[in-house]
Amino acid sequence: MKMDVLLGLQWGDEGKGKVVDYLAPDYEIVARFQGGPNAGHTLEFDGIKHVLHQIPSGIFRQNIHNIIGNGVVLDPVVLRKEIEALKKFNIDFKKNLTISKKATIILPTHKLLDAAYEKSKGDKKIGSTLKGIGPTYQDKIGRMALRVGDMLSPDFKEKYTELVQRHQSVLDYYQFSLKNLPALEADFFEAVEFFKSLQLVETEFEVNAALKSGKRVLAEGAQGALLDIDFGSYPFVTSSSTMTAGACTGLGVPPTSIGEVFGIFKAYCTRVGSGPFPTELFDADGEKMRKEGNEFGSTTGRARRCGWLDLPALKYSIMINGVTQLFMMKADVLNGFEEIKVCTGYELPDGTHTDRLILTGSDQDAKPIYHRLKGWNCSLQEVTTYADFPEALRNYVDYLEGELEVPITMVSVGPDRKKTILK
Ligand code: 2SA
Ligand code: MG
Repeated sequence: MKMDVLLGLQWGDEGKGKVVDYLAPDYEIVARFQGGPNAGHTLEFDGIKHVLHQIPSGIFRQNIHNIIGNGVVLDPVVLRKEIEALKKFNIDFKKNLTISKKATIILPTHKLLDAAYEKSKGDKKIGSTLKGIGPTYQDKIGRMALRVGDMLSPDFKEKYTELVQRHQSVLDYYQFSLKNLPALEADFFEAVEFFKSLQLVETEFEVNAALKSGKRVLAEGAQGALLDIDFGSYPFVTSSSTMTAGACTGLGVPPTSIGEVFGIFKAYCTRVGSGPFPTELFDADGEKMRKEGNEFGSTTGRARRCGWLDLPALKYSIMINGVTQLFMMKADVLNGFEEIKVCTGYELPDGTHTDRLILTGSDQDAKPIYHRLKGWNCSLQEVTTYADFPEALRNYVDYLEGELEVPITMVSVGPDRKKTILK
């Protein structure tokens, strides 16, 4: 059996949580492979809204096993809180969740370092979620980090102290106050004890054995392709590999075992944090998208920047990820627009045009060139099948499919599980 991968194709918040939850009944395992508590995957069903940060979105389905893979950076304090917040759902975490011993641990000082680095960057700050993601991946790549498996070792405390001392010298350099550290450490060590009661294993064996025995596995991406450490709008990116290849390294699954790649995108575009965003709107249209789409960060509450769909960006994400099916989310947010614009290329400062993605350096002032389409300008409240779609919405879908050369197999017209229309 091959592993399917689900990814955001923009800057995150495409609605991945909803799609994983929707697809979950077709799978026996849902696995996270990168990122950490910076993610905010929102699920809505039976009138309940729930945001997951580190726990895979299959957790609400009893027959699904959930895996946190080696590519993830985990904050024990946040994980404990998440598990406690889910108590009312009677989930058996010992049975339904396993965590890779090779996943990296976020220490309290990683969060302080995240804040110190951001502060030192002034107006060039990344707009990090301040969850300690960057500094933790830095230590992982620097071969200094602590991993989940280390928690089980008798010298964990010594290893911890050694790493924290290094962090303290950096924090001293930035003259960053450590007065909160003792309180954070107390929470951390309590959470470490709690962690030991969970299933900590070598998840790469688990995933590969599952595939071999014919089980269906879905890899759940966090953030989005344009935040990828290599291919995103560097340096305004997150610190992990958010792409299909990241699902291989973040779970220990060979590239030859990848099946479908589901690319999730919004009918428009949003970004939270700093960095280039050529189609960003600063006018009433952008405000309307923010309001209608409730575009506020589900982890930090920050207002998201909004703009029109960017085809060169989507084509790029599709190319580097090998997307086989597209899911378009939040079409209903555009209900009140008489006209819809789609960026097809950019005009550069020297007057020339390009249809390649431009996101770096001096090209940031690339001006989008728009294709205009008629909006459907009506409610989608009553829509239950694709045939119910207003003609203008069908035209929008057809136009995008033609441009992107990948089928759009699903369109979401509202946050609830039921508002998911298959084409
Ligand atoms: P970090 O914290 O080091 O990963 O931040 C680096 C950049 O990555 C962006 N980033 C995100 N963008 C969208 N959604 C994310 N998850 C949360 C959500 C974010 C929130 O679902 O809404 O609540 O604010 C996410 N995580 C990281 C971040 O904005 C930086 O630009
Ligand atoms: Mg999100």
